[in-house]
Amino acid sequence: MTFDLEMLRQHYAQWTQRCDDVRQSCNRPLTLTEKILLTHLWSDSNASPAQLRRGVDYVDFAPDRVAMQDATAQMALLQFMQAGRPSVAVPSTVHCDHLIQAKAGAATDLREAVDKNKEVFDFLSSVSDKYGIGFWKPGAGIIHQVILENYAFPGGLMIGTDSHTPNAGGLGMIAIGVGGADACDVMAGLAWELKMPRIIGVHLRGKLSGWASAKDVILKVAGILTVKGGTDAILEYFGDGAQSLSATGKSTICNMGAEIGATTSIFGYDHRMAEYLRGTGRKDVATMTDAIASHLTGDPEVYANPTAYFDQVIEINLDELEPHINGPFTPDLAWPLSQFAQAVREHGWPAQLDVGLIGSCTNSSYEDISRSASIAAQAASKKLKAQSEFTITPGSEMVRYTVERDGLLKHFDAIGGVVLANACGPCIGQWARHSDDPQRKNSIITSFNRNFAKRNDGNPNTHAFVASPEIVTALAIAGDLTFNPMTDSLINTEGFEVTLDEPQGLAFPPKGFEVADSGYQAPAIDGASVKVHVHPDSDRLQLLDPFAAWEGTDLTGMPLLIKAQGKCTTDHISMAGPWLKYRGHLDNISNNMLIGAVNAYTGQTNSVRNQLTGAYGAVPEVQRAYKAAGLGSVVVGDENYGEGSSREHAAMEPRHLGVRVILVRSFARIHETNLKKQGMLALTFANKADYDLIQENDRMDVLGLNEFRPGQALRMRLTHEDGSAKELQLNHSYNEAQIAWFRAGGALNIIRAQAAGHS
Ligand code: MIC
Ligand code: SF4
Repeated sequence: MTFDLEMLRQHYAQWTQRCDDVRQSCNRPLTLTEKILLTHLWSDSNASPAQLRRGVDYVDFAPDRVAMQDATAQMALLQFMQAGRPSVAVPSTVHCDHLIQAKAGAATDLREAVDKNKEVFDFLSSVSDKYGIGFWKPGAGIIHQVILENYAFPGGLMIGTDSHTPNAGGLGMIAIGVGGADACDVMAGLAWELKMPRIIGVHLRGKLSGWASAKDVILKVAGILTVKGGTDAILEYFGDGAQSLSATGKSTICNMGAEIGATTSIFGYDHRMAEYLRGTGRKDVATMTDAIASHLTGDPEVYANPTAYFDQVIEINLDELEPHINGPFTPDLAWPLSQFAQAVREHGWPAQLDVGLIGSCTNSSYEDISRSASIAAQAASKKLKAQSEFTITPGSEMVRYTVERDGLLKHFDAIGGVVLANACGPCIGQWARHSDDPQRKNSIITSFNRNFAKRNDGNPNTHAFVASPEIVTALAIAGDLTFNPMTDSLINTEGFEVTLDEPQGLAFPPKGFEVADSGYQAPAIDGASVKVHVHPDSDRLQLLDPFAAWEGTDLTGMPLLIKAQGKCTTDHISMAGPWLKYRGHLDNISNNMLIGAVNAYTGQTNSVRNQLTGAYGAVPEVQRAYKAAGLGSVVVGDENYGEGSSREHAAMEPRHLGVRVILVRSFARIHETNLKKQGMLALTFANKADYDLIQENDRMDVLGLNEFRPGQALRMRLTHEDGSAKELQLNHSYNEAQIAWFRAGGALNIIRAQAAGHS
């Protein structure tokens, strides 16, 4: 799909030499991560590869591509429209996948989504047309699978406005999730900045067998590193076990690396990647990569002595890896299958399984579907039916068309499975789930990435667990969370006891992939005359007004808006599901700001004390009252604040409603950058215990802003209701450029001013 082979030829022609230059400058063997990052340094940057400090220095890079999905592209492109460029500076694509609601099945759901979201899809299609962006229509598939099939290439650097962009690491590409403002910069021809990541080596030895699959590798890694263990790090997988995994299996692992906060994950080039490139119609790319294969992976000395080159090394033996089930409510609560049934009983989680869901961007390949279909087929022949509701989401139209042609979908149908549109659907709360009683505690199991409370169906009583598609299929057939397909039997419709054999599958369709209409729309050759319409009365789309610049003084007298307790993900800050429809309308979507965060003083959600009246009200409402009174405010949060999605709405909403400071124990990477980009103050407690000092009716001053400098702490004066005061030290990670964003009121104001200067 208009993949620029010539660009790739040039890229590879210089690749070996560039790697040699970097190796010489560093004077040591290189990891793959270093090869890719350091050969993509921005041309004007005078960073010396040898001196870059991992986990410390911000570095400017030049990505090869930008990918955007419909829910985040709206804001990214609304910002890009202000950058004053006639077209995008690097190849870019938009993918319509998040706005399709799952309800009755693929065909009706897609028709309904196209109808309901017409205004937004028309907007995205016309902006893409105008600015030279490839457009993948609704139904074409989920962004990450479509990128893997068409655009990912070994040794490339890509950014994408979705946290699961790292999926392309399965084809040896460094692919990083970012907010829309970062994408806007790169499309506008500017450098892209990233803190030089630490590098964690994951040594995989052995080979998967039986019920274990690639998903279990990342479920186990999530258990080891937890949801914040990968922050500011890239995971580089290597070893014979890595090479034994199919390219889509590798992608599954990289994809879900987002759940440990990793900047991204990557595998070195090998024959399984070549196989995937050839199998998806990219023989030319495979021939080019084969020619420089040894340079598209880490140096052998690194893998022979990993502790000398990686910041941390994790060892996993695939021969011994058990299937895992993670959850509920967090993706890092990892249970080996053999211990899961007991955990269910001990914790009193509902053992009855209501729904099993397979697919999503993580697990929607031909291999995943064929392995799951093999279980469904056996079940049918052994006279079993799925006891739970069971849904299947193919990752792309190419996968769907091919699995249907090969007769795999009928196996799901035979046991009661329902095929949904090639889209995110239930994974992002786009799920019209029919439940008999929403008050009832219930369990679902998915092969998706995330299982935060309320994510899939908006119901806090739903216990969501994450497992491989094979395990999900087996458990949906059993209708019971405590079923272990490796050891337990089931009673079939004729009353006989039967067991399930191990899944069997193929990485590639024996007759090759096929698709009738991939759903791609190329942009206009000259977009100058293309008109982009945003109706002034629209409740879905709103042009952006610039945020105000910093007033030049310390910020004083700010009330506390909310002190959030415990997990506060981007889903808690800016919920998806029903709110996805306002992703292009900042004022409307701001009405969901922090409505999922737990108030540390009351344990309730969406209820905070309005310091002006003393009454409790909804968070957005109270904040709007502060804004009307001309008062900035402060949000206080716990560890890993902003975990999860790349959605910059979680940063833009507080900015729009007048919150000035987000003060937390620690941040997730993408969210921290998003806050900085929008001109917010993203600060951390120098002393984490100071979180406990913040009282409900405090007023707060942030002091030292006139001397705001990299590496120099700021101060906060807390004034309690009784008039007593305390001073705290606040840390930050702003560099000079980011401080300039704060002063200008947001990075976009700087680009806007530059664009105006050029015109
Ligand atoms: C997700 O999986 O949480 C999403 C929905 O894909 C998000 C993007 C979004 O919020 O639009 C992500 O992962 O970045
Ligand atoms: Fe879509 Fe879910 Fe993947 Fe996010 S994790 S891109 S919502 S399928």
